[in-house]
Amino acid sequence: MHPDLADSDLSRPWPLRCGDNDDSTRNPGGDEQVGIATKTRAKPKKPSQFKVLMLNDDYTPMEFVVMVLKRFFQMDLEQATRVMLHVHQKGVGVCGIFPYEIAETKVNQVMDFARQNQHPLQCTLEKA
Ligand code: TYC
Repeated sequence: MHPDLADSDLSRPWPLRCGDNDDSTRNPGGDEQVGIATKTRAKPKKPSQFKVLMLNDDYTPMEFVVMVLKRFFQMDLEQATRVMLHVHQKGVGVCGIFPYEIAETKVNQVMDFARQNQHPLQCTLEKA
């Protein structure tokens, strides 16, 4: 489940509608009554951000990591080299900070690309 929904009033399953109280046109002639939740959040939460982290390993070539950072994180050669060397030396580094869905997509793209090229490169998410 999306982490923003995990502890939320809005995480209930169907049926749930926001801000629509007009039931009169639905369920025509039907006798079963379906409750329609109409709770609207007074103060909308801004979507939480997630760090995409790259992990070091002993086998993935440095050039491949640089290629990944350029391709999926829009870094130039200099930035990508700096981040790759940071990960190589410290063990972990931040590739970028994104809303959950985007961060998750980036992790999957990196992991798929690494797998296709038979490199053990690992990438993960962490709440920012
Ligand atoms: N440590 C790897 C090597 O020496 C390079 C590397 C850097 C691998 C960053 C993964 O996320 C990584 N070839």
